[in-house]
Amino acid sequence: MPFAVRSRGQDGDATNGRIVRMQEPRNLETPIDGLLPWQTKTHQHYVRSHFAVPKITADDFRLTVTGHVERPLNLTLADAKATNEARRPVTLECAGNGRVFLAPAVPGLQWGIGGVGNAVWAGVSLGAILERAKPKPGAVDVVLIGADKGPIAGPPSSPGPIHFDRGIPLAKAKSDECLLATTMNDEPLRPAHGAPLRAIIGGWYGMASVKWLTQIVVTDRPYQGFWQTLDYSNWQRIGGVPSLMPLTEMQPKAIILKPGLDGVVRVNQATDIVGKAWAGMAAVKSVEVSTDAGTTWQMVELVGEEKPGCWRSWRMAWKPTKAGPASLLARCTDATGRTQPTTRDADRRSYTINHLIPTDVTVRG
Ligand SMILES: Nc1nc2c(c(=O)[nH]1)N[C@H]1C(S)=C(S)[C@@H](COP(=O)(O)O)O[C@H]1N2
Ligand SMILES: [Mo]
Repeated sequence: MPFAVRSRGQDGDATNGRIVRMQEPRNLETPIDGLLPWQTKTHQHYVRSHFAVPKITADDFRLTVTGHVERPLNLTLADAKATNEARRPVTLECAGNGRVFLAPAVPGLQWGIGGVGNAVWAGVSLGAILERAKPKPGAVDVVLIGADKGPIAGPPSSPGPIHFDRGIPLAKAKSDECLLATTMNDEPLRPAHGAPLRAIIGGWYGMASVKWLTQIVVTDRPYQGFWQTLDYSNWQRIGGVPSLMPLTEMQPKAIILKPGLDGVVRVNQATDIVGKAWAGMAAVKSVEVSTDAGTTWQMVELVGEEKPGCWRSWRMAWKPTKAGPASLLARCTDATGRTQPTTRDADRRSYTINHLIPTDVTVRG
């Protein structure tokens, strides 16, 4: 084979300038240019898939809702769509975004800063679908199951071939920020993004937003599936004792887009530092930038739209006064008081990468 990387995936979509992190299953990262607009263009949005895109035609598609419910459902796409509509912009970030910056290196896709995007998703309210099925008293988790399937060789390995799935607490599933999307940026959902129907779980890392959704199972006890125990989990100290917990809410994070990594700026010339910041469902309260590797910090200006569950664009004017290398840092603090840690915490395993990572640039004389 002359070329290891081709532009098109089996899903038929071109790379469109996205960085190929894996050809098949398709895993694509958004480059800096694609991260600049507040609303990410569909053809520039990152793609994270663990298995090949499953073949589902709109005709044979069914969404079943079973388990701890009074009225199990078996819905065609038209049936599913005949539920309360929902539409909202949502920032999705892959829990492994930024992994390439970890030292020592850890296994997994080596995302730079672009495993994140903010698109407008529309379809039906997940809460309204659940209301139709009427969860029984004592319902705990809502397990969203994708049609894609395969064995995970590990370690740790899966118990044979398994679907991609994710359980979320009933209260979260009923919230306004959770929907089942049939469109992305007001166009029919593309195969890579979960057509014909996918979950969008606002405020949480991307793994909860199950694509190619065909089954929902309501449980009467906490769900302990592969994708929230052996994978997509971290250690949390409960009374000092480490306990493995599923990843949930996105942690506050700011990224610098311009000047980019290895960017060049001119001494005594005004330049703009621009970026994005997000904090799950919490509002971004402030972003500070340091141009001297963390010695001094300055507030940036938050610009553009502020919507719950969405990232915020920001900008800061900078006039470097000294030629040579400069190390830029950005730090997001949210309205609940959470901020970014300075150093990496090994309990996070290979996920939730929001400690301060310098963007090294050169100031030319
Ligand atoms: N069925 C299914 N859903 C899935 C995945 C998957 O592999 N299979 N990947 C998850 C992960 S880890 C992320 S970050 C998001 C990415 O959504 P996107 O590809 O539309 O950007 O989808 C989630 N939903
Ligand atoms: Mo992810």
